[in-house]
Amino acid sequence: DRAQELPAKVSDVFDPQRWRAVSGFEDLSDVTYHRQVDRAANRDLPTVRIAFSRPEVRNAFRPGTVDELYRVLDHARMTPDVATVLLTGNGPSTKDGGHAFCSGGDQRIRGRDGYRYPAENTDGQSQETIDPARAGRLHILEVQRLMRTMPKVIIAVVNGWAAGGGHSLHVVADLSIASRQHGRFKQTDATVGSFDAGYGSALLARQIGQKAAREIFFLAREYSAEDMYRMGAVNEVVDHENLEEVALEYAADIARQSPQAIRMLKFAFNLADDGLAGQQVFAGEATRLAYMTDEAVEGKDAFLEKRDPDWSRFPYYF
Ligand code: S0N
Repeated sequence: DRAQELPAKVSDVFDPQRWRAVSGFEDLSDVTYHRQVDRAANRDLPTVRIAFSRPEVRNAFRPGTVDELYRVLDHARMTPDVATVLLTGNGPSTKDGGHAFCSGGDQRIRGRDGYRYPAENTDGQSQETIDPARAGRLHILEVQRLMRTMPKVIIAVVNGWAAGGGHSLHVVADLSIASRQHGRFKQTDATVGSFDAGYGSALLARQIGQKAAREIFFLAREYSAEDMYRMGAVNEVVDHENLEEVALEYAADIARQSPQAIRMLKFAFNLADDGLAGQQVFAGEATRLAYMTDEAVEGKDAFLEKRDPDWSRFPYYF
């Protein structure tokens, strides 16, 4: 039984007893994707774990990593009995023992003319190929938008360095839990000539205030998990060995709430900051709820029965 097979231990805080590899994703190379299981009861639980898996480069993402991340997040979005996504990093590095959540864009493949896709993503000819369809496309931003609009709670489980674009992903996540011993935060965008002028900076300022966010970006200093907790940028600082256990306790509490209420709350929290796009997401969910009312059914039935709708049963006020 595949569901009973123990997955490989992909990080120092990963407990293989709690997880199964999600089937259909055996081809992933840069991220791992697991579903929480209750092995004794032989059933799935409502949390998935998505992890960057390039510990030798502090879990930097190359274009193929971002493609995989988008794919697994979208799968989690579409899986009806998944309530929570833990986003984290595998490791530590076998080279030097360094821990990382994610160190952002892989600087070795950043070119003036676009991002170089590794051979396995293109025609297998060259490590230097630039796919014209993808050149000039900063598609980590598509991941950020998916994280923002998917109706699941995303918890950044910051097991090590969150730097550059990795820092921004923790900002975009709904909640953040950080390792006391290894959680480190640094916004290096300006150091390497990049700038997340969207959620990474502006949303951070909404979260922790303008002065603190500007300090983080302008000075590019290193901050501990405790520093970030004091600023209100992380929800909890946890001893490293308990990191995923605490994240799963958060997920269990989330799973005890009404899925509809969690969805509406996430979209409501986003609405003002996301402008009309945020209103669209919130309103889409409101429309879906309205379709479940007798009033909306009357409108649809009247159209199909080629008659005028009868709204007399539905008041204009409560
Ligand atoms: C994370 C840091 C602080 C860790 O320092 P530490 O522990 O001293 O480790 P190192 O010895 O520096 O690193 C170990 C090995 O890992 C490699 N490495 C680390 N980070 C990267 C990286 N991002 N890319 C490629 N390689 C990386 C090191 O080179 C070293 O390898 P070896 O052992 O072979 O020497 C420290 O490592 C650090 O500062 N890293 C760089 C962080 C960084 O600047 N990231 C990029 C920032 N910019 C972005 O992320 C772009 C943002 C983004 O994605 C985006 C956002 C909005 C719009 C567009 C974009 C976009 O550009 O797509």
